[in-house]
Amino acid sequence: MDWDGDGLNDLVIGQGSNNLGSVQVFFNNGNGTLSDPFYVCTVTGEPILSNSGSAFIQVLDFIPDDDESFDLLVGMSSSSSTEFVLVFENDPDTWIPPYNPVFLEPVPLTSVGEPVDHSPSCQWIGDIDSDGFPDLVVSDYRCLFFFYPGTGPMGTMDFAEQDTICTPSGPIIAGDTPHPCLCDWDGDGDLDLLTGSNYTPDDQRTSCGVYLYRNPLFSGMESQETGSDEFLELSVNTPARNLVEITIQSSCTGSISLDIYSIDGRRVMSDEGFPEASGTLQKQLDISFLPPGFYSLVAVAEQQRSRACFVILPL
Ligand SMILES: [Ca+2]
Ligand SMILES: [Ca+2]
Ligand SMILES: [Ca+2]
Ligand SMILES: [Ca+2]
Repeated sequence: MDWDGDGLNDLVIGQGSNNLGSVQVFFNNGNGTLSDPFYVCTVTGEPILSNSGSAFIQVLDFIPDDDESFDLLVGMSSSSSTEFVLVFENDPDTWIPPYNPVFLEPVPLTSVGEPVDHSPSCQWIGDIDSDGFPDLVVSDYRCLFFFYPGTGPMGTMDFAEQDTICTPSGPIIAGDTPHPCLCDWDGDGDLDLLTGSNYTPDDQRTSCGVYLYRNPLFSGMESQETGSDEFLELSVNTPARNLVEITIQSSCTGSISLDIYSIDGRRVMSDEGFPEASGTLQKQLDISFLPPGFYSLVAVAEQQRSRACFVILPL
Protein backbone atom coordinates (compact mmCIF):
# COMPACT_ATOMS: atom_id res chain seq x y z
CA MET A 1 0.00 0.00 0.00
CA ASP A 2 1.00 3.62 -0.44
CA TRP A 3 1.60 4.72 3.17
CA ASP A 4 2.80 8.25 2.45
CA GLY A 5 0.66 9.06 -0.58
CA ASP A 6 3.55 9.65 -2.98
CA GLY A 7 2.15 7.25 -5.60
CA LEU A 8 4.62 4.46 -4.81
CA ASN A 9 3.59 1.35 -2.91
CA ASP A 10 5.42 0.86 0.38
CA LEU A 11 5.96 -2.23 2.54
CA VAL A 12 4.09 -2.31 5.87
CA ILE A 13 4.79 -5.18 8.24
CA GLY A 14 3.89 -6.37 11.70
CA GLN A 15 7.21 -7.40 13.11
CA GLY A 16 7.73 -10.14 15.65
CA SER A 17 10.77 -10.77 17.82
CA ASN A 18 11.62 -12.44 21.10
CA ASN A 19 11.01 -9.25 23.01
CA LEU A 20 8.87 -6.79 21.08
CA GLY A 21 6.30 -6.80 18.34
CA SER A 22 6.12 -3.59 16.32
CA VAL A 23 4.60 -2.08 13.20
CA GLN A 24 7.14 -0.94 10.65
CA VAL A 25 7.04 0.78 7.26
CA PHE A 26 9.75 0.47 4.63
CA PHE A 27 9.26 3.33 2.19
CA ASN A 28 9.65 2.77 -1.52
CA ASN A 29 12.59 4.85 -2.72
CA GLY A 30 11.40 4.59 -6.32
CA ASN A 31 14.66 3.06 -7.53
CA GLY A 32 14.13 -0.56 -6.58
CA THR A 33 15.25 -0.09 -2.99
CA LEU A 34 13.42 0.44 0.30
CA SER A 35 14.19 2.85 3.11
CA ASP A 36 15.29 1.85 6.60
CA PRO A 37 12.32 0.83 8.78
CA PHE A 38 10.11 3.52 10.22
CA TYR A 39 8.36 2.59 13.46
CA VAL A 40 4.67 3.50 13.44
CA CYS A 41 3.66 5.62 16.44
CA THR A 42 0.56 6.79 18.21
CA VAL A 43 -0.31 10.40 18.91
CA THR A 44 1.77 10.23 22.10
CA GLY A 45 4.90 9.67 20.01
CA GLU A 46 5.34 6.16 21.34
CA PRO A 47 5.84 3.30 18.85
CA ILE A 48 3.04 0.75 18.63
CA LEU A 49 4.54 -2.21 20.49
CA SER A 50 3.38 -5.48 21.98
CA ASN A 51 5.33 -6.85 24.91
CA SER A 52 6.45 -10.01 23.20
CA GLY A 53 6.05 -12.17 20.16
CA SER A 54 4.25 -10.52 17.32
CA ALA A 55 2.07 -7.73 16.01
CA PHE A 56 -0.26 -8.93 13.28
CA ILE A 57 -1.61 -6.07 11.19
CA GLN A 58 -4.27 -5.16 8.66
CA VAL A 59 -4.42 -1.73 7.09
CA LEU A 60 -7.91 -0.62 6.07
CA ASP A 61 -10.35 2.27 6.38
CA PHE A 62 -12.05 0.66 9.36
CA ILE A 63 -13.42 3.84 10.89
CA PRO A 64 -15.18 5.63 8.04
CA ASP A 65 -14.53 9.34 7.84
CA ASP A 66 -14.79 12.06 5.25
CA ASP A 67 -11.18 11.79 4.12
CA GLU A 68 -11.22 7.97 3.84
CA SER A 69 -7.97 7.75 5.81
CA PHE A 70 -6.66 4.24 6.40
CA ASP A 71 -6.65 2.90 9.94
CA LEU A 72 -4.64 0.13 11.55
CA LEU A 73 -5.81 -3.12 13.10
CA VAL A 74 -3.15 -4.72 15.30
CA GLY A 75 -3.37 -8.17 16.87
CA MET A 76 -1.21 -8.13 19.93
CA SER A 77 0.77 -10.86 21.54
CA SER A 78 1.90 -10.45 25.08
CA SER A 79 3.10 -12.52 27.96
CA SER A 80 1.37 -10.21 30.36
CA SER A 81 -1.69 -8.14 29.65
CA THR A 82 -3.04 -7.17 26.25
CA GLU A 83 -3.54 -9.85 23.65
CA PHE A 84 -6.45 -8.06 22.14
CA VAL A 85 -7.26 -7.00 18.63
CA LEU A 86 -6.81 -3.25 18.75
CA VAL A 87 -7.97 -0.52 16.39
CA PHE A 88 -5.71 2.47 15.90
CA GLU A 89 -7.64 5.23 14.19
CA ASN A 90 -5.69 7.38 11.79
CA ASP A 91 -6.16 11.05 12.57
CA PRO A 92 -5.32 13.04 9.41
CA ASP A 93 -5.57 16.34 11.30
CA THR A 94 -2.38 15.46 13.10
CA TRP A 95 -0.31 14.15 10.19
CA ILE A 96 3.27 15.25 10.35
CA PRO A 97 4.59 15.80 6.82
CA PRO A 98 5.92 14.29 4.73
CA TYR A 99 5.02 10.78 5.80
CA ASN A 100 3.90 10.42 9.36
CA PRO A 101 0.31 9.41 9.86
CA VAL A 102 -0.47 9.62 13.56
CA PHE A 103 -2.74 7.08 15.17
CA LEU A 104 -5.05 7.71 18.10
CA GLU A 105 -4.83 5.62 21.23
CA PRO A 106 -6.11 2.09 20.56
CA VAL A 107 -9.57 0.75 21.18
CA PRO A 108 -10.08 -3.04 21.53
CA LEU A 109 -12.57 -4.84 19.31
CA THR A 110 -15.20 -6.63 21.37
CA SER A 111 -17.48 -9.64 21.04
CA VAL A 112 -20.78 -9.31 22.91
CA GLY A 113 -19.16 -6.56 24.96
CA GLU A 114 -15.96 -8.44 25.91
CA PRO A 115 -12.58 -7.73 24.27
CA VAL A 116 -11.61 -10.17 21.50
CA ASP A 117 -8.69 -11.87 23.24
CA HIS A 118 -6.48 -14.54 21.68
CA SER A 119 -2.90 -15.56 22.22
CA PRO A 120 -1.58 -14.28 19.93
CA SER A 121 -4.29 -12.51 17.97
CA CYS A 122 -4.01 -12.87 14.19
CA GLN A 123 -7.03 -11.15 12.71
CA TRP A 124 -8.60 -10.09 9.44
CA ILE A 125 -11.73 -8.07 8.77
CA GLY A 126 -13.97 -8.83 5.81
CA ASP A 127 -17.62 -9.51 5.05
CA ILE A 128 -17.52 -13.30 4.76
CA ASP A 129 -21.28 -13.84 4.69
CA SER A 130 -21.95 -10.90 2.35
CA ASP A 131 -24.64 -9.39 4.58
CA GLY A 132 -23.07 -5.93 4.32
CA PHE A 133 -21.57 -6.05 7.82
CA PRO A 134 -17.80 -6.68 8.06
CA ASP A 135 -16.93 -9.81 10.04
CA LEU A 136 -13.84 -10.63 12.06
CA VAL A 137 -11.69 -13.75 11.64
CA VAL A 138 -9.07 -14.47 14.30
CA SER A 139 -6.62 -17.35 14.63
CA ASP A 140 -4.33 -18.15 17.54
CA TYR A 141 -2.03 -20.81 18.99
CA ARG A 142 -4.85 -23.39 18.90
CA CYS A 143 -4.45 -23.45 15.09
CA LEU A 144 -8.17 -22.86 14.52
CA PHE A 145 -9.98 -19.97 12.87
CA PHE A 146 -12.69 -18.16 14.78
CA PHE A 147 -15.46 -16.25 13.02
CA TYR A 148 -17.10 -13.27 14.72
CA PRO A 149 -20.12 -12.12 12.68
CA GLY A 150 -20.37 -8.38 12.23
CA THR A 151 -23.26 -6.58 13.89
CA GLY A 152 -23.15 -3.32 11.96
CA PRO A 153 -21.49 -1.37 9.15
CA MET A 154 -17.74 -0.69 8.90
CA GLY A 155 -16.61 0.98 12.11
CA THR A 156 -18.81 -1.11 14.41
CA MET A 157 -16.49 -2.21 17.22
CA ASP A 158 -18.65 -4.98 18.67
CA PHE A 159 -19.13 -8.39 17.05
CA ALA A 160 -21.44 -11.33 17.75
CA GLU A 161 -20.33 -14.51 19.50
CA GLN A 162 -17.50 -16.49 17.95
CA ASP A 163 -17.93 -19.62 15.90
CA THR A 164 -15.27 -21.98 14.55
CA ILE A 165 -14.70 -21.93 10.79
CA CYS A 166 -15.18 -25.37 9.27
CA THR A 167 -15.03 -27.19 5.97
CA PRO A 168 -17.48 -30.04 5.28
CA SER A 169 -14.93 -32.39 6.90
CA GLY A 170 -14.61 -30.40 10.12
CA PRO A 171 -12.79 -27.41 11.57
CA ILE A 172 -9.90 -25.96 9.63
CA ILE A 173 -6.78 -26.77 11.65
CA ALA A 174 -3.66 -25.06 10.36
CA GLY A 175 -0.14 -25.06 11.75
CA ASP A 176 0.90 -22.97 14.72
CA THR A 177 -0.59 -19.45 14.69
CA PRO A 178 -1.83 -19.36 11.10
CA HIS A 179 -2.18 -15.93 9.56
CA PRO A 180 -5.58 -15.44 7.88
CA CYS A 181 -6.21 -13.21 4.88
CA LEU A 182 -9.64 -12.73 3.33
CA CYS A 183 -9.70 -11.98 -0.38
CA ASP A 184 -11.89 -12.91 -3.33
CA TRP A 185 -9.38 -15.34 -4.79
CA ASP A 186 -11.71 -16.89 -7.35
CA GLY A 187 -13.40 -13.65 -8.36
CA ASP A 188 -16.97 -14.78 -7.65
CA GLY A 189 -17.84 -11.85 -5.37
CA ASP A 190 -17.43 -13.59 -1.99
CA LEU A 191 -14.40 -13.64 0.27
CA ASP A 192 -12.17 -16.71 0.44
CA LEU A 193 -9.73 -17.60 3.20
CA LEU A 194 -6.05 -17.65 2.37
CA THR A 195 -3.75 -18.74 5.15
CA GLY A 196 -0.19 -19.66 5.86
CA SER A 197 0.74 -22.65 7.98
CA ASN A 198 4.21 -22.70 9.43
CA TYR A 199 4.47 -25.77 11.56
CA THR A 200 3.59 -29.46 11.59
CA PRO A 201 3.17 -30.55 15.17
CA ASP A 202 1.02 -33.63 14.50
CA ASP A 203 -1.03 -35.43 11.86
CA GLN A 204 -4.19 -33.44 12.38
CA ARG A 205 -2.80 -30.18 11.14
CA THR A 206 -1.85 -29.03 7.71
CA SER A 207 1.82 -29.05 6.85
CA CYS A 208 3.86 -25.97 6.06
CA GLY A 209 2.54 -24.02 3.11
CA VAL A 210 -0.12 -21.62 1.92
CA TYR A 211 -3.72 -22.82 1.80
CA LEU A 212 -6.84 -21.51 0.10
CA TYR A 213 -10.32 -22.26 1.39
CA ARG A 214 -13.02 -21.13 -1.04
CA ASN A 215 -16.10 -19.58 0.52
CA PRO A 216 -18.88 -22.16 0.23
CA LEU A 217 -21.69 -19.99 1.52
CA PHE A 218 -23.01 -18.87 -1.83
CA SER A 219 -22.12 -21.72 -4.14
CA GLY A 220 -25.82 -22.31 -4.80
CA MET A 221 -26.14 -18.94 -6.46
CA GLU A 222 -24.00 -19.74 -9.49
CA SER A 223 -26.11 -19.78 -12.64
CA GLN A 224 -25.37 -23.41 -13.52
CA GLU A 225 -26.75 -24.56 -10.17
CA THR A 226 -30.11 -22.81 -10.08
CA GLY A 227 -31.98 -25.42 -12.07
CA SER A 228 -33.45 -22.72 -14.29
CA ASP A 229 -33.54 -22.87 -18.09
CA GLU A 230 -32.77 -19.16 -18.28
CA PHE A 231 -29.25 -18.08 -19.16
CA LEU A 232 -27.23 -14.99 -18.34
CA GLU A 233 -23.86 -14.56 -20.06
CA LEU A 234 -21.69 -11.64 -19.17
CA SER A 235 -18.49 -10.30 -20.70
CA VAL A 236 -16.39 -7.22 -19.99
CA ASN A 237 -13.28 -5.65 -21.47
CA THR A 238 -10.03 -6.23 -19.63
CA PRO A 239 -7.78 -4.52 -18.92
CA ALA A 240 -10.14 -1.59 -18.46
CA ARG A 241 -9.38 2.09 -18.09
CA ASN A 242 -11.92 4.78 -17.14
CA LEU A 243 -14.81 2.76 -18.63
CA VAL A 244 -15.81 -0.86 -18.34
CA GLU A 245 -17.84 -2.07 -21.31
CA ILE A 246 -20.44 -4.67 -20.42
CA THR A 247 -22.12 -7.06 -22.83
CA ILE A 248 -24.87 -9.40 -21.68
CA GLN A 249 -26.70 -12.14 -23.55
CA SER A 250 -29.73 -13.14 -21.57
CA SER A 251 -33.02 -14.96 -21.72
CA CYS A 252 -34.02 -13.82 -18.24
CA THR A 253 -37.20 -12.02 -17.33
CA GLY A 254 -37.31 -8.96 -15.12
CA SER A 255 -34.37 -6.64 -14.52
CA ILE A 256 -30.61 -7.10 -14.12
CA SER A 257 -28.58 -5.17 -11.54
CA LEU A 258 -24.82 -4.69 -11.71
CA ASP A 259 -22.29 -4.58 -8.87
CA ILE A 260 -18.53 -4.24 -8.89
CA TYR A 261 -16.45 -5.85 -6.11
CA SER A 262 -12.79 -5.31 -5.24
CA ILE A 263 -10.51 -8.28 -4.58
CA ASP A 264 -11.05 -7.83 -0.83
CA GLY A 265 -14.77 -8.38 -1.36
CA ARG A 266 -15.95 -4.81 -0.89
CA ARG A 267 -18.73 -3.62 -3.16
CA VAL A 268 -17.21 -0.53 -4.70
CA MET A 269 -19.98 0.35 -7.15
CA SER A 270 -23.64 -0.46 -7.77
CA ASP A 271 -25.57 0.31 -10.92
CA GLU A 272 -29.26 -0.06 -11.64
CA GLY A 273 -28.30 -2.10 -14.69
CA PHE A 274 -31.07 -2.96 -17.12
CA PRO A 275 -34.82 -2.69 -16.47
CA GLU A 276 -35.51 -5.42 -19.05
CA ALA A 277 -33.14 -8.40 -18.96
CA SER A 278 -33.92 -10.30 -22.13
CA GLY A 279 -31.79 -10.08 -25.30
CA THR A 280 -28.40 -8.56 -26.08
CA LEU A 281 -27.63 -5.74 -23.69
CA GLN A 282 -24.71 -3.33 -23.63
CA LYS A 283 -23.66 -0.66 -21.21
CA GLN A 284 -20.60 1.34 -20.21
CA LEU A 285 -19.85 2.16 -16.58
CA ASP A 286 -17.55 4.97 -15.47
CA ILE A 287 -14.81 3.39 -13.32
CA SER A 288 -12.35 6.28 -13.48
CA PHE A 289 -12.59 6.69 -9.69
CA LEU A 290 -11.33 3.15 -9.01
CA PRO A 291 -7.65 2.56 -8.24
CA PRO A 292 -5.64 -0.01 -10.20
CA GLY A 293 -6.47 -3.57 -9.14
CA PHE A 294 -8.44 -6.71 -9.79
CA TYR A 295 -12.24 -6.44 -9.81
CA SER A 296 -15.30 -8.64 -10.29
CA LEU A 297 -18.44 -7.44 -12.02
CA VAL A 298 -21.51 -9.37 -10.93
CA ALA A 299 -24.80 -9.24 -12.86
CA VAL A 300 -27.85 -10.41 -10.92
CA ALA A 301 -31.23 -11.25 -12.40
CA GLU A 302 -34.14 -12.74 -10.53
CA GLN A 303 -33.02 -16.35 -10.98
CA GLN A 304 -29.57 -16.03 -12.46
CA ARG A 305 -26.25 -14.59 -11.47
CA SER A 306 -23.12 -14.23 -13.57
CA ARG A 307 -19.71 -12.71 -13.02
CA ALA A 308 -16.78 -11.49 -15.07
CA CYS A 309 -13.44 -10.14 -13.92
CA PHE A 310 -11.37 -7.22 -15.13
CA VAL A 311 -8.15 -5.51 -14.22
CA ILE A 312 -7.32 -1.86 -14.04
CA LEU A 313 -3.61 -1.48 -14.72
CA PRO A 314 -1.46 1.24 -13.14
CA LEU A 315 -0.76 4.16 -15.46
CA1 LIG B 1 4.60 5.51 -0.92
CA1 LIG C 1 -10.56 5.98 8.56
CA1 LIG D 1 -20.94 -10.11 7.50
CA1 LIG E 1 -14.65 -15.98 -3.72
